Amino acid sequence: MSETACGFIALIGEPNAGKSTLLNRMVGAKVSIVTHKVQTTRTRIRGVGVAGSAQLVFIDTPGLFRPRRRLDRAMVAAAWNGAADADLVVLLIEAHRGVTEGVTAILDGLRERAGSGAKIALAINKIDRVKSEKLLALTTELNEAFDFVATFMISAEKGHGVPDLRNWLADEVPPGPWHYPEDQVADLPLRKLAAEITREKLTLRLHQELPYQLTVETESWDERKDGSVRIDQVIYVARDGHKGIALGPKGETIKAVGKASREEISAFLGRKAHLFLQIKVRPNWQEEAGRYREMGLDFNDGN
Ligand SMILES: Nc1nc2c(ncn2[C@@H]2O[C@H](COP(=O)(O)OP(=O)(O)OP(=O)(O)O)[C@@H](O)[C@H]2O)c(=O)[nH]1
Ligand SMILES: [Mg+2]
Repeated sequence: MSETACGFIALIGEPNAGKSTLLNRMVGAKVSIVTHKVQTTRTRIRGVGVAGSAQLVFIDTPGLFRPRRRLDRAMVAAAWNGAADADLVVLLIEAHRGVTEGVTAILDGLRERAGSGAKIALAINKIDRVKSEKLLALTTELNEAFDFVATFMISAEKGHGVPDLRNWLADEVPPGPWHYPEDQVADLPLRKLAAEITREKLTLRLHQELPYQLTVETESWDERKDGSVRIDQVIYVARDGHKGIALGPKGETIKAVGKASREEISAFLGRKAHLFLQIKVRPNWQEEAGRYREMGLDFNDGN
């Protein structure tokens, strides 16, 4: 058997760049939630993939943007810390958006942090949305702006270019023992993953600002004798009015969210789940250290 290799690979980029989609594809399972809205991922999420004798530990990170609120600041700090801890960093750029102001700010941030030792590769994502001429021009522009060790053109959603990126990463990670058991795909506790799934369903259903104003926590997880599991979750919202919106007319919204979440949790666990959702109004949840701890964020990073 060939010598094993193992390395940490941080996926960074603007909100919505497709980092979580790429993580899930690399891992072959949905371990990080995905929505069409920006700022879906709130903390670092590890997913584990295997390529030949190499174990690739991917770190999905929150998007990098100019933070305003405490929660934003803690998210952005978590993303940069993810990059600092990695052997390799893959910067995802959206092909159809090109070099935005946000991308320029990220390149500046990478330059400031140069010397952390990580190699930085570029992945131009969503190539399914643009013509190839545009891609070549964008590749040139980005490589003139920053010294990437390699450039990949991918569609995280459709899978194009992903095997090339995976093979390259497998060659680049340092030799060494695997960090996780062979069959492990994530290191997120199940109760957290279950809370994330509910947050995804809420984000998909609720409009505008509301998804950013709520958080979901799993309060209890009871294994039942019949092999099923009972999960109780709390949705914290910031205002009374938000509670009504999250409930929906005659409770329809929360009911649909609960159903969609329960089905996905059951599928992931491979057994029956009973999910109970409760909405609590907590005007200050974004200023409560306990909420950050549950999310896996450092409250003080939000200072
Ligand atoms: N057309 C197209 N859409 C994609 C591709 N990859 C991701 N998307 C879509 O882009 C949106 C954002 O994807 P995410 O994976 O949640 O993006 P993210 O970078 O994790 O976003 P944040 O967690 O908010 O920072 C979703 O609607 C995805 O389906 C792609 O290759 N092509
Ligand atoms: Mg994400």
